[in-house]
Amino acid sequence: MSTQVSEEVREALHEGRPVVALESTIISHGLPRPRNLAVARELEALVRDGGAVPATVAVVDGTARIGLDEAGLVRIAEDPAVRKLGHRDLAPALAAGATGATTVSATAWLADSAGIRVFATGGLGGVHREWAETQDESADLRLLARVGVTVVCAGVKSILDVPATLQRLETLGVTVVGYGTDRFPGFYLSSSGERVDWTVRTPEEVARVMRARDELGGPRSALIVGNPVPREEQLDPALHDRVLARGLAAARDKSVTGQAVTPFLLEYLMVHTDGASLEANLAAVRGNVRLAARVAAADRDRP
Ligand code: PSU
Ligand code: MN
Repeated sequence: MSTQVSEEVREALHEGRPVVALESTIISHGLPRPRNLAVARELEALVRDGGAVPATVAVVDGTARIGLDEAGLVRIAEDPAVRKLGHRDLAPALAAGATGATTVSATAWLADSAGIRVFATGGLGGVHREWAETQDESADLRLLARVGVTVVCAGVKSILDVPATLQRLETLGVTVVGYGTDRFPGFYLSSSGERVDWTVRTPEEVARVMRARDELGGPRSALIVGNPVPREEQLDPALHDRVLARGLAAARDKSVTGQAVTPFLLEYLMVHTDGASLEANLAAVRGNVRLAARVAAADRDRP
């Protein structure tokens, strides 16, 4: 079979225990080696500490795996040949027997197909700032308009055009709520400055939104829970703006395009903030993973 749900994840789903899906592109393309492997393990441990079963998703030797074992995690973190796979890349990757890490779009699709209801990541992809020239909009957005998964994230990456991304999410009919805030989070920053229409304050409230959505039926689409990085752990906003402006110019000068844009900018920020952006990114991801485990648990406590 080209898709394989790990035994642990399969049993948890079967018994109605909470499961949290985790993407793998952040491991392969979003974080530096060798720290990425330690983070991959840490995120799984955080899910377990929260009483849920982690399901890290990736394609290994042509098999889409939902729930990676230790060898799979090591492969994704260490093998430089690991590709970045969006949803549209899944079929050719399976057919070619390739190995690749899944982005939000591919992970949300595979997790949803396996019956996993909650997914945690750092920041979603979205509309890029040069959209008018490049038409670069992450496939994450359209895919999230088609799957019923709840995504806990620190907003969309701040390298993007955040107002345009929020507008696209509105057009696509994707629900967005702020967790304990009326502002959309800014990935490395606690706030993007943009408003959200709905605020929830507890995992139980998120689970109630999920239940209401189930009862409503209708077209399936994701629930985005924007969970801000704690203010004391955010990147200094002035430093962020300064370095990002230079990074965007560098990407243009070097003609970085397509799938390479996001990893290039994340790395540029990391290098030129002396690692401070990496710490903010990790703080955001950790917070999201912890919250996702609590949401998955609340969702399973349905009356
Ligand atoms: N969140 C992070 N780091 C990352 C990503 C998310 O903290 O590297 C990845 C996700 O996999 C997301 C992808 O789907 O970046 C977006 O890439 P693109 O803009 O090329 O669609
Ligand atoms: Mn892109």
